[in-house]
Amino acid sequence: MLMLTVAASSSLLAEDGYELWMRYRLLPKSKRVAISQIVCPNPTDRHLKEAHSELKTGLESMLGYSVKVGDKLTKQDGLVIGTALSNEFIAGLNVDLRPFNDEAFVYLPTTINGKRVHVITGQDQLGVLYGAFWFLRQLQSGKPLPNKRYYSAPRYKLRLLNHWDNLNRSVERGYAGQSIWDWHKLPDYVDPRIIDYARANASIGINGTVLTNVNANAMVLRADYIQKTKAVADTLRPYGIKVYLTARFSAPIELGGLKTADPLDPQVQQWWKDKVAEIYREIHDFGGFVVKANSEGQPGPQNYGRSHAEGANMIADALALEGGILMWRAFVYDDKTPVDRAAQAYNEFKPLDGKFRSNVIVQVKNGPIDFQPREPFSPLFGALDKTPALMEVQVTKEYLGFATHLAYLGTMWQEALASPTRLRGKEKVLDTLTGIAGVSNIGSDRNWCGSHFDQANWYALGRLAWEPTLGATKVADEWARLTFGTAVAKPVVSMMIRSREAVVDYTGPLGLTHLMATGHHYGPGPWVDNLGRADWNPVYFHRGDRDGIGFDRVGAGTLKQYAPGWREIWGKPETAPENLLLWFHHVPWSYRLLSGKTVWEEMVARYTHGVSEVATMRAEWAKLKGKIDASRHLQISEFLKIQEKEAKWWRDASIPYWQSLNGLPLPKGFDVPEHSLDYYKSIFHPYAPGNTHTG
Ligand code: BDP
Repeated sequence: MLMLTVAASSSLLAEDGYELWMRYRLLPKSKRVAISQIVCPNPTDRHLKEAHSELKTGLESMLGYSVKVGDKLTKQDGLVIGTALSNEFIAGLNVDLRPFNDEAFVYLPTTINGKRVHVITGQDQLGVLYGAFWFLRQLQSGKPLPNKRYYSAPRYKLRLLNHWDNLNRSVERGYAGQSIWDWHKLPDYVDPRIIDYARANASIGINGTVLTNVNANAMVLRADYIQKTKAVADTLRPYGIKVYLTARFSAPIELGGLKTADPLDPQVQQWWKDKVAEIYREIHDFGGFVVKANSEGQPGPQNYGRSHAEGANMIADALALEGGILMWRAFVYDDKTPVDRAAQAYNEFKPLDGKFRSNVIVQVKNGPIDFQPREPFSPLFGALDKTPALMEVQVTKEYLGFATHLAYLGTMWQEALASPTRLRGKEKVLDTLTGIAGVSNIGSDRNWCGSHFDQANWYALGRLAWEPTLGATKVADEWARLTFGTAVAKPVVSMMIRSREAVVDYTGPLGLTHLMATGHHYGPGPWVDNLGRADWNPVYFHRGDRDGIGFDRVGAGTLKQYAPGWREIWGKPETAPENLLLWFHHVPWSYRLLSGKTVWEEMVARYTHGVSEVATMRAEWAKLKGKIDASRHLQISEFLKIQEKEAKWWRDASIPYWQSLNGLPLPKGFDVPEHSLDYYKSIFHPYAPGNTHTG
């Protein structure tokens, strides 16, 4: 469990980030509420046990005195928690919970004999646990408690983490150490850290976790691994978190010894039914599977001439018998298909709409290509009328600077979630979803995420999956208050809000995309043109040459996948927003933008601005010295220094590369890149982290 420091003014003691946003520091006197007892008549019930123990620890730490747990309101300044069924006092209040779903919570302040009594309730005990975390968050962040009834209900049923963790504990695209699942020691030893992981997730409303990599290893379905998964599931269950696994489509061959994995083969179908039944015998509330099929070398139904729907339905039928769901990824593309890579997911899945079983959910990345720093939303959102969709975002920052760069992703996800599916239409992308899944950035590092600021992205995933209209700024403000204290929240939020745009500027302005180095994806590689597949090469994406730059997605037909309205706006360079210009259009280098600058001049200006934004963030952070504990302050300062160096690397490598194509001089007033293009091309990082498809 977390080590709680109860000492006064402990905020400046060295902190290592382990406590995440649940630091529960002593509150200033003016913010302390009077609570001398927690009333919880069934303190051993699942969820209520976790709720009251979190409240007790959190309140004692924040209020500075001990708080009793009892089953009756004796002194009248208490906090009463539970459901109407489990708590007489709450039953007597007759709170009408019918309008809320079973994960919702209600906070009800009442006054008895002139003293305030706080009530946290819900239809289900899980709602009470969510309410407990909300209550603690409210106090911790220095916000007043509401004076009247307040309730909150999650917008989506599925609020998930997707770990890309391998069975050998390496983490694909992981920058925070090893996997937190210690498969080798499981099931006999479960690291207590998993309980803190569960607390952290429950505190932000995450209710499911996929333990393994989408590039799946069939072995996780072997009987002994099911026991290991069961041990994790048992540990997470009290916090309302279900466990899911990735299923390798060819598992019937690899594990079952069958000759085929053809979804229409009765033996294959039976194998999946038996396997699923075996899992549910051990884990009665197992969530289901995620499948990456026929993508980047993964096996799938198309190996047997079957469609994604035929493949998905076969596994979904097995899961349906037990109440499980199947999340089938839409991240598919093939360089043998002579179509823009960005168009392929839609082409593949739109015709299958209506052909999936009801327990299949199509999992769609937020953008049509691949988690790039900026893309438009995927045209599949709003296009699947009969199939539920899950938005997949990448919390780990594969394309936004790994663990060292400050890039708050709340703004990026908000941009996708809040996009109207039809221009000026009422429906937004967020209205078309059943849930949100985030590719985890969690690992064995003491601070969980590899950097303190990356914790904010985990936090934002949970908060936006609970309430996608909350707003990235509000989420950042909550997180900053909880993590660094209310006094510094304002400047911290201001850095966070600008951070993602800075990364866009120094890696690929004006809608450029997919320009990173090969394999590990660390650093710039816009010149790369020699990979085995055309649609992996940066030159495929930017299409730069002597005359111009950008991908003509009008000519390619991709734009047609979007609703009318968007087609018109995005269809012409003059009306396309400049931040997506080169995503949709190929324009001459001399094309003039609103600023009066040419595309080339604007690109140089933006690369340069990206670097200077990081310098500004560094300066702003430096001013917070002494206001944040020295240990976290120092690490962040050093990471920002790395970020500035690497932002400059991106700028200084990209500019001479573009010049090698366009032959244009550097616009006046801009610094000449530090080294030659050849120098940047020769940079070689064989051991950059996160690059693993094995295990
Ligand atoms: C890409 C990653 C790769 C993943 C793939 C996916 O580079 O490691 O396997 O996404 O989402 O961005 O399947």
